[in-house]
Amino acid sequence: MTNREFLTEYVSAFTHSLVHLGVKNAVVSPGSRSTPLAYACMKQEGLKVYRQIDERSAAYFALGLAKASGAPVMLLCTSGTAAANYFPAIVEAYYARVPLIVVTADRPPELRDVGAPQAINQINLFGSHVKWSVDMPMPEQENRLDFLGRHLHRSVASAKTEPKGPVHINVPFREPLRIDFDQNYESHGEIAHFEAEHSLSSAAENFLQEILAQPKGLFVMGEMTEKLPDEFWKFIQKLQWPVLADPLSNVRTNIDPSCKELIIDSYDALLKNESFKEAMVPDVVVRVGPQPVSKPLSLYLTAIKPETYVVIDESPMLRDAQSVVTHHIQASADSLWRMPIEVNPETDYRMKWAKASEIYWHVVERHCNDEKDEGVLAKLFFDELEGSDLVVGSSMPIRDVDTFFKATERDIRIFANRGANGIDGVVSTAFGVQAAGNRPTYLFIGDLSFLHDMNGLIASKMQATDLTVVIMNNDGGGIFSYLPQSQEERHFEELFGTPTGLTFGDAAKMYDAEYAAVETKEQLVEALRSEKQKQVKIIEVFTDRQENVVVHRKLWEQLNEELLKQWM
Ligand SMILES: Cc1ncc(C[n+]2csc(CCOP(=O)(O)OP(=O)(O)O)c2C)c(N)n1
Repeated sequence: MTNREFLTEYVSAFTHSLVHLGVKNAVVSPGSRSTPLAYACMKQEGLKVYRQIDERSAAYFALGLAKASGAPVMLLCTSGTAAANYFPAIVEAYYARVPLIVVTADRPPELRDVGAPQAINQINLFGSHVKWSVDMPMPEQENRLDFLGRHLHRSVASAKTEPKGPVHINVPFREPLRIDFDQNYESHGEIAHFEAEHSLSSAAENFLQEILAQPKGLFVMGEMTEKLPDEFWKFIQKLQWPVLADPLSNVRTNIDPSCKELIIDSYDALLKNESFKEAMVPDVVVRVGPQPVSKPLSLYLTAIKPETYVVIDESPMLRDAQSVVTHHIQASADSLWRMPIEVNPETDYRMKWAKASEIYWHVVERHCNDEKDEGVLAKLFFDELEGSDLVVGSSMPIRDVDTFFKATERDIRIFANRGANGIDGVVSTAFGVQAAGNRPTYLFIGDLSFLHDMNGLIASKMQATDLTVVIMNNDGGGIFSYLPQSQEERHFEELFGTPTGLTFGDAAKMYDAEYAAVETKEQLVEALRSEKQKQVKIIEVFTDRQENVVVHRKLWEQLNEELLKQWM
């Protein structure tokens, strides 16, 4: 075989195996050392190739795509700092449990550690933030394709096994790097793979039967990226407990109408009220998914330390930062929905939650009529959504979703990067989510987070998309005004507020996006409803950091008053 023939065979076997193992999408960045695999990706049937120039954005794009599609996504880049730029998204994928197959091309062994250009130490580059890392054998005259296939099998199986996550495959190539596009590849047989499933053990099932029959129980739903099956809605209907639904749980949207009363979307606000907290102490708490976004909920559960606090999680890692969980059941959420349970009677406890929630939303409606701050504008925006995906930035946007996104039957999926809570890569994540869902997608983001990944907009020049970006421009980090640092005037603006004075009309022009500047509620609705003309629409909403804090506090005061009048 010529060099070109065995190189072609190697990379063809590589992409063929990945597709066989369920990888349908690849995100490729330009570079020389990755040439053979980049060509193989383009040639590979069943693999869709997305492109992004900036590797940091590429990795976040892949993260969004993998999260929203539920399937592992391949990343490919050249050697050197290109690979290092993948790191932030790999960290997020590791903690958020998103399967990524990270492939970095490398120099051959003789060009490592000898001062060759674009050569860095890529072995175990991502350290403890990947589930497995392997340095592949070189393509050679007598390719060990069986060996290659086994490593790829292990990579994808590791990425897909709970807790899901990223794996790293480093592939050295020696020049020349061109392959033969006309050379056919015949698979020599792939490994048949059956995935593991964590079902409930009978001991866990017996324990849960007893627990779930209690009348004063709280069911907490953290982030669930997959669509909930009908069994879930049937399960909570029988359970008759209040379901505290995190905005990322998929339980605040697409809700089954018969379960409306059970879904509590206002707990973040209600659990700021002392009398409410005192009156509503549960006997038992059961949680599925990670800890919700809500800090008041976290503080509440820490303070009351429930006698029985059960977490159902397939991973051996218990997500319990406050050390309050008492039971860890290692099983899939699906196995819980499938478990037969008795129908519980409607309880006073659940009705009280529902009543308080109703009061909360009345207060919010009144508040939104009277005010025009960031939260109110956010609520207006959420009410306009239908048949779309929503990607939410860290900082205040995710908190605004927690406070103002009312449970709805409308078809919306909500995503955010909560694995490591970064403000980076959010624009790219949104493009990735859009690519997976292939429907109108909205990004709700602060001005600093937008600036952080403005490069992500390059995606709109590389492939078809449909994204509307709503930027809350409060000229800096609005969240810091809610934190104790804001009590100290010295250096607050320099160190935390960090205003830039930048606005995004010119950036929109540069990326050929539509643009609307918004200052009022009417303008926002008009901008959202106007027919979209381009791949990307940017709606820049101007708000004031100080006003946002004052108006938010007013809302909590109004809620306290109404709870006192109508609920206690
Ligand atoms: C990569 C990264 N850098 C820094 C932070 C710390 N941080 C948290 S929120 C925030 C400010 C974000 O500002 P903006 O996106 O405008 O949103 P706002 O606070 O105004 O809602 C910063 C810098 C972070 N979470 N991630």
